[in-house]
Amino acid sequence: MSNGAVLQSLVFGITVISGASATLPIVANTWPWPQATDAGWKALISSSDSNTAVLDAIQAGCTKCEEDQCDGTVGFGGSPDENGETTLDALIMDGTTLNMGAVGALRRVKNAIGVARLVLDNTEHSMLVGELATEFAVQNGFKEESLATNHSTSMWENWKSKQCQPNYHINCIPDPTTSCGPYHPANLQSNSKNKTGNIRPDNHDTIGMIAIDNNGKTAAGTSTNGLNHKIPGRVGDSPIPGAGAYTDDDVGAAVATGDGDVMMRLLPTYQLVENMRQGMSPEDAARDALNRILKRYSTFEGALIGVNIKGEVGAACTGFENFSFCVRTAKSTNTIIHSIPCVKLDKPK
Ligand code: SD4
Repeated sequence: MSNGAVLQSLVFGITVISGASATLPIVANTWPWPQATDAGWKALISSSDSNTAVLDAIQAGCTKCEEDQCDGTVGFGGSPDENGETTLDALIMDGTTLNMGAVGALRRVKNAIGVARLVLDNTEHSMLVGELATEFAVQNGFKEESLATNHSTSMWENWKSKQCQPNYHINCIPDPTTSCGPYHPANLQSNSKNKTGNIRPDNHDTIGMIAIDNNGKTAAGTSTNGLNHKIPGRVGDSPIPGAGAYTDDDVGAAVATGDGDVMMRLLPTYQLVENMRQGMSPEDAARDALNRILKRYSTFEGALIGVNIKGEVGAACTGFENFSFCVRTAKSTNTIIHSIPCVKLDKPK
């Protein structure tokens, strides 16, 4: 923890900040990364353009994480894929227009959220991916460089030396639970598609950030290097609107962290925002969105944060012990780090 951030443990489990303490403007983000919150906050309150202040906040906060790697788990030098390469996913979404910019499997460019912002501001598209997203970034002045570090290379070598365990292959030969590839399809039905243990408090690869200004303008975004040892080419939930993040000025915003291969099937941040639209508090909305996932994937690991346009915050998590996240408002001179236990959610009906 840094920057004099305050750790606030909550005994209520899911509920985080009640309506009584709701306030705008606000910046909130996944995991205990107050340096990112502070960067977002600074951009929000100092932006010269009120039309873009919330977007500037998301970009500044996520960029901070991409630069200093937020505990070594976001951005370059983390989560090497099966070839040892780090690739990045990012999203920035404007709650006023519902416009968005995103990149998936971005190669050799560190500032993924910056490229996503470029997609938002300077194209009519929503998402660019892979090598051609890199080409777009470089044409627009982004530096092309290796995202590998000694740390990511040794993580990858260690994984190789353990027969490429764990990995994300199923129904193939050689047996992916004991051998490295290359693999070929085989109808073995032997491996589960519901692996757990990938997302842990010490292995969280995603910043999801929400910003709302005094006028109720909202933005949300994400930046991630995805899952460790992912199959090259894999894109997670983080750049997908409604999965990694979603926002709508009429209601509020939501961000997610967790197993993206599952989340992109159930769109939990869209669900959370829609739940708030129906009148649920952010915490009930988060809880309901997670329960919908658990109904289909009982071993799911992940967490959600929702903030409504009054500035009320709620979060819910499942699959690991605790989930920490950051909130900054004008009510405090510091970012507050909240930590909630991941209580067992409602039994699926
Ligand atoms: C992904 N959702 O790529 C990301 C991973 C993550 O904490 O959130 N890790 O699936």
